[in-house]
Amino acid sequence: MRRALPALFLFAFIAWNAAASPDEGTRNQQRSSLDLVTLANGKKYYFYASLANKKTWYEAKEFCEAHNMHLASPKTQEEIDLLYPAADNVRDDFWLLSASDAGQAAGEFKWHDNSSLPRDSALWNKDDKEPNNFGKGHEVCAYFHTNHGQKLLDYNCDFPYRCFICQLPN
Ligand SMILES: [Ca+2]
Repeated sequence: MRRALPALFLFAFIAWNAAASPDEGTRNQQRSSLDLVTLANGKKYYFYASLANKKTWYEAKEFCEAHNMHLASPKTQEEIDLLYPAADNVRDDFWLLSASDAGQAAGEFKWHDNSSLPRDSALWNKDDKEPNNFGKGHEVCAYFHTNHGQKLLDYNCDFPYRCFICQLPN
């Protein structure tokens, strides 16, 4: 009987593993369970929109990273032009992106991969003299608003936003 115990445990372990593997598979596919949208540039995005669970830029960044993504980095006007109607289709609102001066000197904007977004970039909304909220004692983050021109704006990273966009790494 004693000799049978290890075999019994082994059997139980195998049975447990077999039962556990479908769950494991579900966990591995969690990022796709977020209902990603593929845009014409071939990149995949997740559009987060919640009235009840607003997130600061820091929390939004964590959310994307927890799902093996990063906050969206539309580095060209063409990419902003793709994201803008897709976001508007979800909700007319502010949509947070990855660029921020968090951890850098005020107004030194970087995308998620540390590449620079210069303050004189044509991606900013120059009609509103954006970016215009940096250097006031808080870190600032880039977003666009779906009724405010297909250009970038900056505002406090710790503002609670309803919407943000995650992007699946290439
Ligand atoms: Ca601003």
